[in-house]
Amino acid sequence: MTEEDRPRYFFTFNSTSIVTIRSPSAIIILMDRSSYRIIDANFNRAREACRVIEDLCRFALNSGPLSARAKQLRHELCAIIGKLDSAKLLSARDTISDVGVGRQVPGQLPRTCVDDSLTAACKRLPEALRVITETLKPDEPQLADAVERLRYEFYTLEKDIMLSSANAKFAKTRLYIVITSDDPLEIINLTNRCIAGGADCIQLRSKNLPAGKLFTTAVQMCRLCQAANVLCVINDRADIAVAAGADGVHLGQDDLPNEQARKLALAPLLTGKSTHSIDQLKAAVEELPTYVSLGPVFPTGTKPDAPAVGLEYVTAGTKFLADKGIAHVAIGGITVENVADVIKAGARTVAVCSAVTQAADPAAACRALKAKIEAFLP
Ligand code: 3NM
Repeated sequence: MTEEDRPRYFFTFNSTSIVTIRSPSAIIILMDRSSYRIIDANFNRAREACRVIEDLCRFALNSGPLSARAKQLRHELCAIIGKLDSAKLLSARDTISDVGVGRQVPGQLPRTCVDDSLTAACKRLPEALRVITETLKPDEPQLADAVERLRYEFYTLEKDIMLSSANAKFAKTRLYIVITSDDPLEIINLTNRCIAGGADCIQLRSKNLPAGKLFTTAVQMCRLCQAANVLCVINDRADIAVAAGADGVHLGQDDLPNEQARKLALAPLLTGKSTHSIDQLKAAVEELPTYVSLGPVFPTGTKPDAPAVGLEYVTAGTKFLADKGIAHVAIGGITVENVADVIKAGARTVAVCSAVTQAADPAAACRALKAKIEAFLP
């Protein structure tokens, strides 16, 4: 058959959205079958994407809450589509004659790691939901609205998942040094020494430097850290953290809430939150920070007004966090002598201030701490 001989088909849409195909010899009403076929394909696509997201949140990000939200969304979608005639959906399926099977286009996202799969699934899900909405709109407007609501719900979930996955760079942190000082020269000197000693993350905790000086010091410190692939966090001041290009901000109980701090961010911002009790920890987890601090584990002159919470809080806190997808640091009075107890109590990341910053050789103090931590946690 030549191109000229092929029958011509015309698609028309009437006022009730019935799609017909007019061939030269017949009018075939296709609305049911094609709509059901589109919904069936996109329901499968959406459910599969949702399951990928659910499992990656569960097994890769270790986040029970994010995984539960994806599961909930999948169930809600199943409930909505369950209101349609399932026999019609299934009988409309025609994979063998699907003209799109196996079609590849240039520029498709390659899958080089789990993050790529997560990103692809996060894009595929709302696309499929959008197609379902558009297809349902003419005949099932209420169901279309319900699927539309799910799509918007997912956009928030996607953002939370992407923030949580950006948090993965904190996950490798074992030794976290807090530089408590108001002296820019001392801060930069200590930053260099802590980097040399193998610190994974360094926090600038300066309570009395005026904002301008704090900013220029933070910029210098961030440059040094970033050149050495060490994370750099600013205490209390989300504005300074963002302006200086730090990786994160550490927020106390009386500081800006995590969500507000993140609103200032120009790029994913790691956020830490101090906690001193299980109640504070439960509340902090709701804010979805990257990590929480658990402390002070032992009495400490660096934060003299905070009563020690003991190793019990490290154990209870890390157990509570196990399925939350939120990291932790144990902090307060930790030294090379007691760090093994802190790790044995359940900590995977340890934050230290005076045992390093007041040591005669801060780089050597970092090395000794890191070696002890890594003896337990390679
Ligand atoms: N925050 P050092 S304890 C800055 O429990 C800080 O939230 C704590 O310093 C908390 O290692 C603490 O000198 C002091 O004890 C950490």
